[in-house]
Amino acid sequence: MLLFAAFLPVVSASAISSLFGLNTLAFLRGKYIGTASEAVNIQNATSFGKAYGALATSLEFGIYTNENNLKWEVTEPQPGVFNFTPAEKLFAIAEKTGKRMRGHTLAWHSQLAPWVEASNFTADELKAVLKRHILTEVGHFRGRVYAWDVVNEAFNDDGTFRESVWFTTLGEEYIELAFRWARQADPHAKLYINDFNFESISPKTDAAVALIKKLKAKGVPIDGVGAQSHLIVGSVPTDFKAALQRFADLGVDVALTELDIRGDLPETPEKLQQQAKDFRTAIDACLGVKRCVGVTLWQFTDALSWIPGVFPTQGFGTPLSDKLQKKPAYTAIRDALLLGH
Ligand code: 9MR
Repeated sequence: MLLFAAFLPVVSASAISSLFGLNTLAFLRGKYIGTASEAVNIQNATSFGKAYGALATSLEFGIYTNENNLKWEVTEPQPGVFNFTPAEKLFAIAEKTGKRMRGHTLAWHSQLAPWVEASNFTADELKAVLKRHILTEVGHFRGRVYAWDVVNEAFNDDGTFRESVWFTTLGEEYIELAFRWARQADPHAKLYINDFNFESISPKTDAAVALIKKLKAKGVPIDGVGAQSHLIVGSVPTDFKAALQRFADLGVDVALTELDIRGDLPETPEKLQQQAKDFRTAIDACLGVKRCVGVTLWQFTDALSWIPGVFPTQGFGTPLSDKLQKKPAYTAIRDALLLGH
């Protein structure tokens, strides 16, 4: 749809986007653009921190996700001892700057407080632990979260369930329970299942589709599917849109919840061009699916991306350089929003 084509001869695309920001362009398409971040990134007195903070709070983004501060190891480090102070700081910035929040995440195997696995809980005990965690965390933020990633990374790539402490102790039922408790604690938040490699048709997404059908048939309150979208330059799935549409056809929203597209170092102009095409493919996939509500970047600058820490031979996965310069990927996102699909 050439929504803005009429303006382009008189106002350049870059002028439009620097004036209005990516999220405003997305809003005009019925979507959002968000970012993962934390208050410590945004309220940082260095010159980089100030420039980062200005961008993070600008119209580029309409929704935040706490990158780490709503994870179990932070929010319930000891049994029944809750700490929402670090997460609250990002909520405060969001509320001051008119942004929404996604909540990440409740039932996950990683960044779990060590006591959860070390205690060798019985099924009944572990159920009580999960229930208290979800009711307390979701209840604390009741009314302030647009969507929660209730269950994160539940599947292996072959479509079997991941052998997390939740699955091995409680079986598949933990998923249904987590969604029901989340709904009880905040009836208005959208409740998502979230995972990586949800961006193509595969044994993993076949299994997710089957699970969602089953959950919906049982009346379990599941509202959305998050495709994390940690992708690789040159390898973005060609059936990305089809995979999103297949989820949407189940009667749920979909979202790209953690988009970044990493490449093998060194960064070259050719790789950045390919990355731009790949970002455009990702944004177009969301634009092409009516029930895709929006896209969250997993940080927006290479300076704060998780990628080099985990993949030392890869990097440059975000749309802004480590000096906050707009890369071709930024332009590609903008063009997709202005002209795409
Ligand atoms: O970006 C997060 C990084 O700072 C943490 O060290 C890491 C620990 O697992 O988690 C990263 O975020 C992950 C997200 O919570 C779930 N999907 C994968 C993300 C990248 O690892």
